[in-house]
Amino acid sequence: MSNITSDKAVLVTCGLPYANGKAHVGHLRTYIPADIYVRSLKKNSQEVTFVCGSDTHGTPIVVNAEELGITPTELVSKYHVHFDEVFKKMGVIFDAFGTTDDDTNHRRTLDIVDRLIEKGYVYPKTIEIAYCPQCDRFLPDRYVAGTCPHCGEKARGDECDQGCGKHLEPGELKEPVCTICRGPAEYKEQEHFFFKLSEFKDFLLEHLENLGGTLNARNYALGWVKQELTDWCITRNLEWGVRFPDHDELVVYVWVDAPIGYIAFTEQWAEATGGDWEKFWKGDCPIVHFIGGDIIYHHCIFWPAMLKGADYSQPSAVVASGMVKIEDKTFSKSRGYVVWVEEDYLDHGFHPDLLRYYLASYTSHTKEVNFSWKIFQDKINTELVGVFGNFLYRNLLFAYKNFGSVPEGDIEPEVMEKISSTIEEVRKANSEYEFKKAADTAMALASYGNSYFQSSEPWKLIKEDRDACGKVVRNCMQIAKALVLLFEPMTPGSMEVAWKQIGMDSDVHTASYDEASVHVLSGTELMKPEILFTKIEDEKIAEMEKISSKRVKAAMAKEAGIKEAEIMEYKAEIEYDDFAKLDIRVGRIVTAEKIKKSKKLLRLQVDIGDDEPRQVVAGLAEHYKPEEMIGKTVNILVNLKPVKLCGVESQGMLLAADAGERVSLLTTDKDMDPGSCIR
Ligand code: B3M
Ligand code: ZN
Repeated sequence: MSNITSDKAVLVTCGLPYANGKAHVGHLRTYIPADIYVRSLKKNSQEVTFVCGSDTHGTPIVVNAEELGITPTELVSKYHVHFDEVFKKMGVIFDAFGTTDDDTNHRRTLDIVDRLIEKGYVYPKTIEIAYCPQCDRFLPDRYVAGTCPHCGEKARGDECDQGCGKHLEPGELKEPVCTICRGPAEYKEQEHFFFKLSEFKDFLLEHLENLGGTLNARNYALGWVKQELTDWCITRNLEWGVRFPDHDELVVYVWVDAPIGYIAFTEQWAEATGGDWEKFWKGDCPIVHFIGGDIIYHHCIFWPAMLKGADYSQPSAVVASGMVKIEDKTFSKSRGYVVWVEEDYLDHGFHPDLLRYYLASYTSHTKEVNFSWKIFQDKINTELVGVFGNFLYRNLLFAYKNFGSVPEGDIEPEVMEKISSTIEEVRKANSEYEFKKAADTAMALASYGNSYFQSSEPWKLIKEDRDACGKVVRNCMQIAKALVLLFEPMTPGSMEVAWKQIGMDSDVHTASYDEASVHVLSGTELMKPEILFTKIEDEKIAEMEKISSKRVKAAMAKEAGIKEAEIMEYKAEIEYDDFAKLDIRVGRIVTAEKIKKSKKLLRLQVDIGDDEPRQVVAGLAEHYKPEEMIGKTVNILVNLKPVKLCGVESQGMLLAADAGERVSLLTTDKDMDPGSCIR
């Protein structure tokens, strides 16, 4: 794992959020570590610029706007403001946060595309493009769904999002279906423009060998480059986007103009501050990209090749974060496994720093983070409150009450040694993108502080030997000062307050780690400390868990086609007589087969103790294979009026538990004879 140690300025970027939906914990899993990294560089007195912006083009935006019946501009303006606000609230502070629809980006994209054309890296080619005869339109990217040609999983037009993760070229997707009308699509010939990615193979092999960042990014990309590199179609049939030069019906593919946004936002920063954007993009000042693990392909293959082809500098490091799980379930907005930053977190009064700490310290950067409210509560209560918060508060309160200012006394060499070794370790960990290690190491210094305080027993010393007590307190103040500096990248808001509490009047955000070895000034006046981190109560967590499980249930109901109200509310009361009308019997399945023409229905013969078995049609084909049903003991409602389903008569109904995507047949606890009554 190579790291950036540079006396030059560093540019740090974050993957651009699509401006088509709200910010969630999945976003923060990348943005918060990036912000921590930036803050830690500043703590090394490193000059750093941090840019990001909204990704406003491509079919993710157009499809969404169309569904909502608004224009892409309306959609992206709304979410651009949202992301800008949420990031600020969460303490993620960019030096520029633009949009890819800004003029700066249109201009920069055209400059790069023109240059690629000029240098012969772009050529026209007639290809097959998915087209919907029903809707009478071409279907770029997310307008078409189908099967991945590489792994056979369901995929969308430009990406195998549910299987192997590979980028897909137009025309590659099998069994294309139009996502607007759900009808079958066909392939139609059209002229498009291609970028000669295949010519960059040798360049990329060398580039990737030297690329810094996390190994998951480099190795994943190397794997692809070694296998194959196909040219890349860079135009799309869309109205919305950056126009392709001299072709009014085409725009450039969103993955061309989105990363170019990184350059445009650096230009915007330069414009606003008098800075120099070219030192990064045309010079040799390092560029570090923080991205989600699902967009490594774009950042480690297309992007450096495009930059190289257009004579721009390439990234020095790509740092790819692991994915997010919610309560141990794969993150999924549609299935309700999501935590929205505003409505599920900030609006419930949680301090941004708690989530920042959780995300940084849960696991190493490239691994999967599980967000669970219980683990959140536990980590905050035992670590931030129980160890770090406890040390700060008890020491500051003791100092304030007994001395009112920082007392006199030598700082012990052992304490100084512990502080400087911790600082060195944290510095190293952050520079290697090991944010968990940095968090744990900083926390270990807080534990050390607690033991030092405890074993020195200042509450006894104050009665016997005031000078000796003062010395202990001063040493604790020195540890506290180091801790505040060490925690600032993770919990910046709280550390701003803590810095004042220990009597410092400088800006904690610009103070460097070197400050930790500067002795706290005796005589510095102290104020009455306030508690920085408070325990999260069980009731609060129960409330949050209820919100998430309600959301999951609603999503399941939606998927099962049940109205939310039905699953949430109980049905009206009935008399016993109403129930007694149901004739439910034990049955045993004798035969089972799929009904052709139907995806859902199975035809079953069920022994219910009569001479003849009953024929039942059950909507279980998506949950059970016919062969696994044979021999099963089931519960069957036998006096339901017969109906025909897909032309087959059904003379009863099997009972099953239905949770939308999971369905389970009801059976009996003991082995019962067919025909036994159920009541
Ligand atoms: N807008 C979001 C994603 O695919 C996409 C990132 C662009 S980064 C240049 O995660
Ligand atoms: Zn695939």
